[in-house]
Amino acid sequence: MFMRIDHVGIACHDLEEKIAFFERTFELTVVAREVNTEQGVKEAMLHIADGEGGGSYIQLLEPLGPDTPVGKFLAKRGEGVHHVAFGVPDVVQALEKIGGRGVRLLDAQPRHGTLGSSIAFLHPKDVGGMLTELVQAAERQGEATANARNADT
Ligand code: V0V
Ligand code: CO
Repeated sequence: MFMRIDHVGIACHDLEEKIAFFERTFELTVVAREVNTEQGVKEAMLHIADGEGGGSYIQLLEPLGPDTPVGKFLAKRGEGVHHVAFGVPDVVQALEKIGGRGVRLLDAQPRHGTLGSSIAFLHPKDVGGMLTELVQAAERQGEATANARNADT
């Protein structure tokens, strides 16, 4: 079901400061920045490597306000790992399977994620205390045709 770890989400108070730290310390590069009002975050993706069906990243998250998922997390626990996101080929199908196995879905339908992805969250209490995100990456340019070619051979 899982193709890769898509990203590890890290909650922080100051996005710009954390980006500078990750760039300077680990030589990572920011490949996307987005304000996602639905999720209540301002975030940046730092590229680690490319994997099957998409890349893997560190996602730095600054809350847009105190009454948001990341805002509440920071108030309760402070800065640190907020969620782990797994790459799946089909998020709707994955939700159906996982929901059927008794895990509470925080999103019945996929929502808009960074880099044009479709995302959905699973309740941390049902996954050993780990807030879990499923990510179906946006199709990369040329990938559909490459896949079609591979299927022919
Ligand atoms: C809360 N809990 C966590 C947690 N947040 N446990 C592990 N990791 C976390 N991040 C625990 C919390 O300590 C409570 O346990 C319990 O879950 C219920 O938490 P709560 O404080 O009562 O409830 P809320 O209102 O804080 O809600 C928590 C949930 C919420 C997880 C339901 O944050 C949520 O719906 N998150 C999904 C959306 C999201 O996180 N968006 C931001 C990332 P105790 O203390 O009672 O034992 S956006 C993103 O990743 C994007 C856009 C992307 O990747 O593209
Ligand atoms: Co995320």
